This record gives sequence, C-alpha cells and structure tokens, in this order.
Amino acid sequence: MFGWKKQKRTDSEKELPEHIAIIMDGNGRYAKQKNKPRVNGHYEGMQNVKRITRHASDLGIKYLTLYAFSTENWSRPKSEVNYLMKLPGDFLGTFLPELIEKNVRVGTIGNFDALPIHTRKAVQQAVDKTSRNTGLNLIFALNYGGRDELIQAFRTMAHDVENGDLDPEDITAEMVDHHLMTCTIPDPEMLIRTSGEYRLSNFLLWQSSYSELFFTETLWPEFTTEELDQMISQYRKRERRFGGLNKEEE
Ligand code: V07
Repeated sequence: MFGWKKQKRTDSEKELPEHIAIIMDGNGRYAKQKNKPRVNGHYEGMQNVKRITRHASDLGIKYLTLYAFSTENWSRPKSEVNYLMKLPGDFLGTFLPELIEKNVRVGTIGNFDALPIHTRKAVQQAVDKTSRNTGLNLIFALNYGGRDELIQAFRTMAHDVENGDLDPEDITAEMVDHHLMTCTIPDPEMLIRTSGEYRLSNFLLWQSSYSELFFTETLWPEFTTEELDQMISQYRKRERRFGGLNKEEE
C-alpha cells in the first residue's frame, strides 16, 4: 500500500519523531462525564482526529497511525458498532478536501474485508484520491489486532517452509517485518495512549518494541495539540537506548 522503502534518517531529521502512533482512548468516558450518549464521545473523538492530523501535518511528521477500531471492538453493542462504522465516511465527507490540500496520504492497516461495504468504499476512495500525496501518511488501524497480524505473518512463513521455499534458520526480524501490514512503514518512535490506561491493548505489538511510551490522563476528545507538543519535546530530551546501544553509537 505504501510504495517506498524504510529509510535511515539523516542527522538533521533526528530531532522530530518520524512516526507517532496513538491509542485514542476515553471517548465513552468523555460522553459519560457530560451526561451524553457514548456515540457523542466518538463523534467528538473524530473531530479531535482532524485537529491532531492538521497539527501533525504542519509539524512535518511523516507517519501518524491511529487506533480507530480494534478486532475486540466488535463485542460492543451493535448500535455502537454501527455508529463507529459511519465515522470514516463522516470524517472524510468533511475533511478529505483539506487532506488533499495538505498533501496527506491516507492508508489503513487491519482486516479491511470484514468491514461494512459503505465503510470500505469511503476509506478506499480516500486512499485512492491521496495515493500520490507525499506529505503526512495518515494511517487508520481499522479492525486491527497486533496478534492477528503476527499470526498471519507466521502462517505465511510456515507455508513457505512447508513448500520448501524457506529454511526456518533464515527467519529473521527483518523477515517478520516484511510480513506485517506495516512493512513499508518505519516503527513508531512514540506511542501515545490517552485516558489513563497503561496497556498496549493489542496495538502494534511487534512494531512498538523500542517505542517511547507516553501516557496521559487526558481523554481523547480533550487531548490538545499543546499536549502533543509537550510529549514531542519530552521525546526529544529522552535518551533513546536500544539494548544499551546509544543512538549516536549505532
Ligand atoms: C473513529 C473517532 C476517534 C476516536 C476513536 C474511536 C472513534 C476517524 C476515523 C476514520 C477512519 C478511517 C478513515 C477516516 C477516518 C474513525 C472509526 C472510529 C471506526 F479513512 N475517527 N474514527 N473510524 N473514532
């Protein structure tokens, strides 16, 4: 889906994270606090996706991956699932012109085929219309699960072994990378979760192995560009270590 290879970054680009991933939690709680139906929280959460996307694009972030719908979310009440499945169309109906104007490229990870046809159509149209854009890559994780993604990768490799096309000894981290839905996307340097939960909840399990984790009590609809800026500046200050190897020593 993404047509370019992973690239090592030059020193001048090291400052800013290239890829930020966000678990947008707390939409239901936001609605509850305001004595409104849960779906109202999802709607406000969707509005905030616009603000954060605009900001990430302005900052020059290359990849923003948003956990919009997990494989576990199907167990929510049917009416809530139906509402959530309308949000991509709503979002794009009002925001696609601005995404195009801002040179944003829309992408997805997750099991797309299991989504309702109207959702797929809306998202596919946005992916097609922005496929030649070269600015921010806005990636929606839709019906995504990190374990499912890994299982699928392992199955493919097991089949290759069975057919005699792959020696188990040749299975490397790079090969696993290549079998994931994120194969053309660099690993996120930052992973943010809102709403005071301290879990990964099946999001980008393999890819977040070395990510700097950021947690905030702020509910997603109230998460501001200022708070994102604070996290980014904190990220820039943190010493990033890869198993004892300093970034400068790589
Ligand atoms: C959803 C709003 C954000 C908070 C988390 C849950 C609810 C934007 C999208 C979207 C998805 C694909 C796309 C364009 C927009 C979205 C769902 C839920 C299922 F191409 N927000 N949002 N999709 N929420």
